[in-house]
Amino acid sequence: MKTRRIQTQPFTDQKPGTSGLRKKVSVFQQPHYLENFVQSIFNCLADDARNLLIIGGDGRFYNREAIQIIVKMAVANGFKRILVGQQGLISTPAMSLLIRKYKADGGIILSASHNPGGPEGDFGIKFNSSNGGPAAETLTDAMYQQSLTITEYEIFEAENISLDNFFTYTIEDTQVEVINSVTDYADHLATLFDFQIIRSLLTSGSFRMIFDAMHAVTGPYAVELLQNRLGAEEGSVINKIPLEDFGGGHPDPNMEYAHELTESMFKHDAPDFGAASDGDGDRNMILGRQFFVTPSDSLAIMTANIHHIPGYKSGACGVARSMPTSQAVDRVAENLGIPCYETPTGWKYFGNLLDSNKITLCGEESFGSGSNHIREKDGLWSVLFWLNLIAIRKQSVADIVREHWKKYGRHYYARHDYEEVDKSKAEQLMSHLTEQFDQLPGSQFNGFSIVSCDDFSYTDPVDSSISTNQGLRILFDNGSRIVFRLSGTGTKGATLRLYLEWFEQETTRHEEDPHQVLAPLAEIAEQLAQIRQFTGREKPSVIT
Ligand code: VG1
Ligand code: CO
Repeated sequence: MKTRRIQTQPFTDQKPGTSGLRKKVSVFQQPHYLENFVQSIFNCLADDARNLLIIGGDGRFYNREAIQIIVKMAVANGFKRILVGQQGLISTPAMSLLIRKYKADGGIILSASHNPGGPEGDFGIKFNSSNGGPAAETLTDAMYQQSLTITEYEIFEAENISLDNFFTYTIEDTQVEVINSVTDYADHLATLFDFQIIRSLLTSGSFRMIFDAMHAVTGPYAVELLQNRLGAEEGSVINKIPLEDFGGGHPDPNMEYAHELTESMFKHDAPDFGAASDGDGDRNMILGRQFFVTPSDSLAIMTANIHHIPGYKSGACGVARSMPTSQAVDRVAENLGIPCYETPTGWKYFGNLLDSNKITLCGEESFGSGSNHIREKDGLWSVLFWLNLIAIRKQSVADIVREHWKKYGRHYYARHDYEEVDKSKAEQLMSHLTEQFDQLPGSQFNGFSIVSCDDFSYTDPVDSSISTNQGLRILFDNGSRIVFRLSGTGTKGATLRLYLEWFEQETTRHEEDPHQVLAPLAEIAEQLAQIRQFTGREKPSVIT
């Protein structure tokens, strides 16, 4: 057995997007495709960063094959030790934790997150650095540059390892260990939350909950935490077995795709609490009985209540949200007198703020929230945060949210996605809109006036790196906003995202239908961007 150097040619499309490289499975199955990208990652690491690599994925189709290839390449590339998740499974938040806990040089996560899986579905690969967080933009750019000039990769000729048993293999000079990440993860969350009080709530007999793992990676973690450790009734975790095609579903925790959970939660005798997570376990949706919590509100409420949670007793030093996320958390931060940062979309932009202790909490409108406990968003962490809060405040989800609105006002919010539209048409739409930006400030629409519009760019306050073209913002004088962005996680055509936010201070107007409240903004968006004409679509593919 020996290391082989394989001659290869570059692929021109290996530019990582918002969260790693995502393509159709069939693209990854092309000869050398995965290998080229993995070698490009290794080529960007310092020579002395080869002590420990962690590899795992969300269990989707091609996960096991990819892991075998990456293990052999990591051996050939001189890693001393490799940890691999049992059955190839490691959720994104668990990976972040393991990298930090075992001081790894990095981790490779095989996931396309919330995108569907299976032979016809999507696959993805992302690299997390030694801080546990997604590779910074400078590093993903460097990987892309490597992928454009690559001429060979190294792979060790060896038998496949068994991913199903805990075992340590010695391959050449490398130790390869199959590990269980569930215990480490659950142990860590136990240091942050009051498990005793959550346990009393879940075993009281008067509180019922459902967690929908959507046949994705969180099943084993959720069973351990919610049922084994916290006493939720057997059966509280549904769709708990990870499947290669997620049972044919779309592992995205929103009311459209988590429909089994949503139906149960909107029945008249619904449980008190419902939650779901995505393919790789970093997203979360929180539901009360017949009640949906927007992710933007969830972040604001967590910030306002953080002192109730044992792991965060001294409060938050600062918070951050991605630009399209509603400004609900800004109001809380202002009230608490702490800084609130506005970053581009994608968790990698929170990394420096977390590492330099500028923020404690951060979140995105796309069903993501997390804290400085790791460097990724964390689905089950968010669920435990809410359960801990409910147990302490002894109020329903809806009451907690309504009280919050009463104090801070309500940010009505929605995101309209136009999926798989023609890429050049979507780009034309964006330039058509940008061209109007000089004229728009001051103009009136349905009684509101535009105060400013821009193409969002961000200067990182820690390393001063600049990220441009991060979305088009149109801001109104009453605090409302319209934002347009093109997604960086799709695998076919372009996905146009339209984000609508309307602020309402008046408590008597907090119980309205968000769709109706936001309709005038949607009309303005259509008027300015000519969405129907450019996309050829009468309505969005999904509204969340
Ligand atoms: C989407 C979301 C973004 C999130 C990203 C990765 O990106 O909008 O907020 O960080 O997915 O999440 P985009 O570029 O398609 O809008 V996940 O759960 O896929 O790791
Ligand atoms: Co995800």
